[in-house]
Amino acid sequence: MTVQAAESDTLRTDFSLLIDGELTQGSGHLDVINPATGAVFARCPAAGAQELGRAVKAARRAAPAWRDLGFEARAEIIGKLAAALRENQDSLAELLTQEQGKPIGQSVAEIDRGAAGSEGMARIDIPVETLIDNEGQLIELHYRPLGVVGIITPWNAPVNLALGPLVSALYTGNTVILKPSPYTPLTTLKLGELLSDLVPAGVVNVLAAGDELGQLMTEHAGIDKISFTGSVETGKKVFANAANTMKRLTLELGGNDPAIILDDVDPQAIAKKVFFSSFVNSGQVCMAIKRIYAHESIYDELCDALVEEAGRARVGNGLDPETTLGPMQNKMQYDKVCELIAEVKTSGARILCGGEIPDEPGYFIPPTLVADVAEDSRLVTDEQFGPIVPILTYSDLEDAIARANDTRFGLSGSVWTNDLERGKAIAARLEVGTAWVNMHRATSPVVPFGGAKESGLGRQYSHLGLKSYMEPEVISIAR
Ligand code: TXE
Repeated sequence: MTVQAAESDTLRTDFSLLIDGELTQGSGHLDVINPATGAVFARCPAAGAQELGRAVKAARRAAPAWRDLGFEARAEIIGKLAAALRENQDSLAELLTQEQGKPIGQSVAEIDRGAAGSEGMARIDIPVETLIDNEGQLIELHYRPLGVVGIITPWNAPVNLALGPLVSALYTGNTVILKPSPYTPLTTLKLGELLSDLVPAGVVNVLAAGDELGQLMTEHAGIDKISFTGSVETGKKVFANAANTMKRLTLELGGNDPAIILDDVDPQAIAKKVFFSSFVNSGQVCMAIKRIYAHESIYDELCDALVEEAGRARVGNGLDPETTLGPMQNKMQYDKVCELIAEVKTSGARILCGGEIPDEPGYFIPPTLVADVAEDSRLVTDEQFGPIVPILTYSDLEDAIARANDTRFGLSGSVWTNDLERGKAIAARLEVGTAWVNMHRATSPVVPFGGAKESGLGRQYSHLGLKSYMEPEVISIAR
């Protein structure tokens, strides 16, 4: 099966919602902007309350048969989805770059990672656990699907951040309503097209829509769980709105990840990795490095090495294969980051490179590194979610750990050192969901991922993640 290809130069309109197995138009529409040009390049249907009602009904109707199909049969279907993603990788990657902005190689990688991750999750075994087994009694822990899962996704990695919860929900026997961000609905609608050939009617419903539909989903009594990925502020609204119907929740929210660079590293040797982990997707990654704490003995050398890396970056349209950094995904985020840069310029901090916004169409911002930043400045305390990163200095390691932890965020962090034991001990003291040593931003379908503190609730991926799409049920038998 293949998804329809783009028509060049014209407004692309070959998109449909997926409701109850039918590819259909909606009661409204969304205009989608290519952030590399600032111009609308596609129009897709959008759903409202009425379409949500139909989708929830269909998902509830489809749930018992999908639940009873069993893990093996569902894993087989997920395998077919992975194959379809690979078969359509080129056209999906091009569309992803057009709507999201990221370099084409990274779009290809996102789809590839999504396919591999889906297969990886569908290989995880969720057996019945025997808790007590003696002459008097048998107590087992079973896991059953929750029912209907609502999935709400953001605009920075629309394919990957949809596939994680989608495959988790499907593999564990739930049916799904999936709503992408209104900024990046298109590849998700194409995912719906692929799924319409693979799953029975109602098992997956894809509704492109604005923020209001997200809120309606969190309030809907026919949805049993919400898996939300996005900002902390909206995550808190989802948390509050879900309380009324006691929905299960996974919240994967923002981060302000610290990287602590110890005095024993060679700055030249780590600069490439640290730069990439900070600026990949132009900084629009929940788990990107957002604050760099470098020991004073290597501070200047690290600053120089990172500036050198920034000099090698090519900012431009993601469809150009030479591009390494694309634009900000949307005008809102572009304005936010431009404002932050203007604030930094008047703050007394030292801009080491970047900081000048080109006067051209598209939401482009060059990689910007900032030294001598005040610890209480917005660039350090908030999630910048853009290509501007502060490099801070420390002399006392205890002080660096305390500053790294002095935040309401707790998604992830990293320690960079030649002494792995020392690195591990420091990593264990970071108040985060994932702490890496000598790397940053690596995930796997068998490793749980999620945030501490205000960075989220629960985990995606792995046994832990999959079980959060299921209700544990104790079966207790007297013998
Ligand atoms: O995100 P939202 P926005 C940060 C980034 C950005 C800020 C706002 O700093 O500047 O968030 O971006 C849906 N109930 N991140 O407004 O609001 C919405 O339609 C239910 C970081 O785009 O979090 C979309 O599908 N759903 C983050 C999804 O929520 C609602 C990634 C995410 O939108 C809703 C994205 C509501 N009340 C932004 N309101 C990261 N760290 O990964 C909106 N939505």
